Amino acid sequence: MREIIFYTNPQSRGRIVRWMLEECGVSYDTKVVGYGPEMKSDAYLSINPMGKVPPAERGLLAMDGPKINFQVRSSNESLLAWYRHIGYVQDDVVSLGRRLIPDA
Ligand SMILES: N[C@@H](CCC(=O)N[C@@H](CS)C(=O)NCC(=O)O)C(=O)O
Repeated sequence: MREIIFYTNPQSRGRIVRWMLEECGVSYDTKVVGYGPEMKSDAYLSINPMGKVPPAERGLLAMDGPKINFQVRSSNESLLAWYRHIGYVQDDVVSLGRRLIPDA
């Protein structure tokens, strides 16, 4: 198996990523993901939590991106539980922000 796995569906915008992969001259394996239940399955959601193709995670890997970081409100326990379920862990960092508009 090659390092890059290109998850796509022939009727998706995945062709744009395929074009990029071809232009870069990298070798990759293609996995076709079906719309509907397969794209929303736990197995595929662990690859792309958005349940869409093409997954950004693989695109980032193709560009040597080593990690994904994002913020979730600590009060959103169900979402945090979901991300932990699919392998995300809480980093030991302090996130700072300053509101420019009032919080809704
Ligand atoms: N902004 C996303 C859009 C991805 C997207 O909407 N993909 C569509 C196919 S072109 C998809 O997977 N739809 C399935 C669904 O929403 O269930 C990206 O560029 O990766």
